[in-house]
Parts: sequence; structure tokens; C-alpha cells
Amino acid sequence: MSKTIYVLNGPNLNLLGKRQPEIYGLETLADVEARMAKKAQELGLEIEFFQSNYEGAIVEKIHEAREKAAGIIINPAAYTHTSVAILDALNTFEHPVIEVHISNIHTREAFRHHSFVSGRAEGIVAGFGTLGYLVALEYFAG
Ligand code: DHK
Repeated sequence: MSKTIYVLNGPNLNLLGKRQPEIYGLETLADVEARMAKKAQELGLEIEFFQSNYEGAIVEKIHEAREKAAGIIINPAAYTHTSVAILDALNTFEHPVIEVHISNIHTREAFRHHSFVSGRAEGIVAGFGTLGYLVALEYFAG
């Protein structure tokens, strides 16, 4: 049976492609999902793709992943910098977590330099645009 990887996206990423394209690019989240689904098939993986603007909904999806997923790829978006709840939920997950940021958070405002998730993540990809999601998926190949 192939491994299922949960791909979780935080607030405002539903507006990808329309939102500050000079920072986040022109691709939509649906484009990212389609590219990931294709790549997952090539790698023999399954993905469950999810986006929410609500912190609690992301926490609950991580709880669901505890039973169903072999890994989590997460772009917590603004919750990266604020959410102990998402960190605590990830700490209940017993498989690898890869953190993705489309932009390089370290070249942006100081408040974006700290991530609550990074200390829990096996790997972090930032600043590669949406390619970062595909790189994260490669981590789970094999
Ligand atoms: C996305 C966001 O929405 C921001 O709040 C983060 C992240 C950066 C990204 O680069 O994907 O600070």
C-alpha cells in the first residue's frame, strides 16, 4: 500500500496566484495541488491536500493525520510565526514533518524570521517558490 502524505496549508494560501504575486508567484493553490498529485503518482505516494484559514481546523487535520499519514508537509503561513497550538499538534504526530514556505522568510520582516514549527520539522524548504512543495514530496519517496 502506498504511503499517504498530508499537505497542509494555512491562512490566505487559498488566494495564491492573486495575493502579492511579486512574493508568492502566479500559480494558484489548485495548480500546486495538481503538480503535487502528478509528482506523488510518479513517486508512488498518495497525497491528501488541505487548506484552511482557521487554526483549529489545521490542528484537527493534524490529529486526523496521526491515524492516516506517513508524513506531513505543512506551510502554516502566518501561523508559522504565532501558533503554539499547531506546534503542539505536530508534536503528537509520530512521523516526519517538512515545513515549506514559498518565500524566504529570513529575508522578510523580522517577525517572519521565527517559526514555531521549525524545531519540530525534519526539514525546511523556503524561498524556492512553489517548487518547495515538490522538493518536500521527494523527501518521502522510496
Ligand atoms: C506564507 C505566508 O502567508 C506568510 O504569512 C509567511 C509564507 C510566509 C510563505 O512564504 O509561504 O510569513
